[in-house]
Amino acid sequence: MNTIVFTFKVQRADTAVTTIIVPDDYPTIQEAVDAASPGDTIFIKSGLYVENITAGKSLTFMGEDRDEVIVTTNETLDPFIFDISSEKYTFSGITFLGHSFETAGIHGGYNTIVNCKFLFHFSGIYGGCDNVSNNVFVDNARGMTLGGTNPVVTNNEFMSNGAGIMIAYTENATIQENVFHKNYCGIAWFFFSLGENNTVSNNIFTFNDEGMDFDDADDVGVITYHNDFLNNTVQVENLIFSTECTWDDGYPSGGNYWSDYNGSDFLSGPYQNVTGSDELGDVPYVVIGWPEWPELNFTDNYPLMSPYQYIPGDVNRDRRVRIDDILTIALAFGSNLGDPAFRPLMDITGDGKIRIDDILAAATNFGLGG
Ligand SMILES: [Ca+2]
Ligand SMILES: [Ca+2]
Ligand SMILES: [Ca+2]
Repeated sequence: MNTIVFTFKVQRADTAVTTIIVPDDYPTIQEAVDAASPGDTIFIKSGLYVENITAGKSLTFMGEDRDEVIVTTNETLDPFIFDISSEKYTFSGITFLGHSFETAGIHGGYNTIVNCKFLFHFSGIYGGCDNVSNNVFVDNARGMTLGGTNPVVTNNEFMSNGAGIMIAYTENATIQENVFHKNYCGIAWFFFSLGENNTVSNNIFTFNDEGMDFDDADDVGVITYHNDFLNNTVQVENLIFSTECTWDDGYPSGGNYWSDYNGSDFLSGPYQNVTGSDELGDVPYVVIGWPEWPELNFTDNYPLMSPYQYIPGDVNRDRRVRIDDILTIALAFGSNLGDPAFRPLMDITGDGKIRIDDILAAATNFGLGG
C-alpha cells in the first residue's frame, strides 16, 4: 500500500498536472494560474468570480457554461479582467462582465477565444486576437479592438456596441460569417489603420447606424464582398482617397447585397452589356460618391440582386427557413437584446425585441431556401 502511494506521488511530481479545477483545487482563478505550468488547462466551474488576473505563461481557460461562468472586476484603476503576457492562451465558455466602460475582458496575449460573451466593456477584447469565433459581444463601447497580423474573426455576434470591431494596424485580417446587429457601427477602421490585405466577407450587417466606417483611416487595404448590408442608416461612411478598398470579387463572383440598391438586372457579362440577367445589378452600386469627381467614386461593380445569405427567419444560417428556426424564435418570444435567448437574426423587425411580428415574418418565409 505504501508503495502504491509512493509511486503515485512520484508520478504527480514527474508529469505536470494538466487540468486544474476552480474552485475545487484553488478558490480563485489567479491562484490556479499561479500554480499552473505552461500548457495546463484551468477549468472554471459555474459561479461569479471577481478578480483581476495576470498570467505570464500559455494556458487554456475553459468555463463550465458560458452563461453560468461570469468573471468580472470591481477595479477601475486596474480595469483588465485578464491582463496577460505575449504567450498563447485559449478561452472558452466564459462571460466577461465589465462595468462603466472602463474595463476590458482580455488584454494582451495571442489568443484563441471561442464561445465566450463580452458585456459592458470599453473593449471586450483589447488586442491579442489570433482566432475569435462563436462569441457574443453586447453593449460594449468596442466589442473588440483588433490589431496584429493574420487575425481570424468568424461566426461572432456583435449587438448594441459602439463599434462591433475597431481595427487598427492590422494586416491579413479575415472577418467572415459574423452578424452585426444594431451597433452604432459594425466595423470601424481606425485612424491610420495602416493595414493591407484585409478581407471582409460573408457577414450580415443589419440595423446599424453605420455598417462600416473608415473615419480617418489611411492606407487601409480591404476587400469587401459577399456581405449583406441591410437597413443600416448609412451602409458605409467616410471613405477617403488614399484608402485602397475593393467592393467586389470580380465577375461573376460578384460584390455585396445592398438593401438600398435600386438597379435592375437585364444584362450580364463583365461589362454588363450582354442581354440576359445574371443576378448581378447592371449598374455599379456607389458605396461612397463624390458628385463633383465621379472618377473618385468607390463602387461595388457587381452588386448582388438578392442577399448572399440573409433570409428573414433563418436563425441557424443554413440558408433555409424551417420549423427549427421558427421554434427557436418562438422560444425566445418576449426577450430583448442582451437577454441570453436573444439572437440577432431572430429580430427581423430590428427593434431589439423578439415579438409576434418577428415570428410572423419568419413564418411568412417558411420553406424558403434550397
Ligand atoms: Ca446583371
Ligand atoms: Ca435555417
Ligand atoms: Ca423585433
